[in-house]
Amino acid sequence: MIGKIESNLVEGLKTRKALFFVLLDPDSGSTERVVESGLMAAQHGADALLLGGSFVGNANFTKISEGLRKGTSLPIILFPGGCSHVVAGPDAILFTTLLSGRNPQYLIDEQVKGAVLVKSLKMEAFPTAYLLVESGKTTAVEFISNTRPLPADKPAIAAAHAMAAELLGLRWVYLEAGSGAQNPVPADMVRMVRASTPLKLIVGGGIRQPSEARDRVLAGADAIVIGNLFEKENDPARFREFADAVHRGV
Ligand code: 1GP
Repeated sequence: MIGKIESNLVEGLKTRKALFFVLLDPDSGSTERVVESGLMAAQHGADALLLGGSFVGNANFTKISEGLRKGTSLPIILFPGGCSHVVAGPDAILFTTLLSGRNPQYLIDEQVKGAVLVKSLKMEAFPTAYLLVESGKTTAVEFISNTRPLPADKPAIAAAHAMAAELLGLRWVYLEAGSGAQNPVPADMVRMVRASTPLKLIVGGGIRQPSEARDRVLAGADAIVIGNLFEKENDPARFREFADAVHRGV
């Protein structure tokens, strides 16, 4: 069942070309610093704050969510690397299956363990196919998940995975190059996945320029995720530039 947060975000697509998601990595600094960065993103154009990552040592999600909640009403969405990251605090979760991989642990095992927690916390879940795409060098998620990414020059293979996600009843596809990726997911791949399914399409990993975000929005992305960059270039003008590129496709 589609929850309130998901339907509000989808509603937001009526007035903007795509949604701007900012990923906060709990390992990137102190809790205070992560909260401060999230609140700046919230003030300067983000539509939702994602919290987490594939390889998180400091799973301080509850404290960070509490800090964010005091300063913003934006949705705080958990982006877990596994079931151990499911804790109270965030409003919702990208309930992902690593569909591009063939490792049963990340296809279904973590989900079975996490499902009980998600339900008991009454956390809204976005059923999401997570598709990892080859991006020039080994990313943390590739290493940790022990899965092979999809070839970046074979968009038809990514599209076939997205079609499978649709037929399995998932609602979101996350085309992921991996945090800090050398190369973002190619716009051609975004275009082909877009043409293959009406599912909501998130694109992230290695996007460092507003023009790269814009090209992927114009290729059909419904949401763009930026993480790493804002850990280094954390200022209102930078958030605004990306928000404009994502919201207006300019
Ligand atoms: C990673 O797609 C996100 O899961 C964001 O990637 O940190 O490279 O922006 P970056």
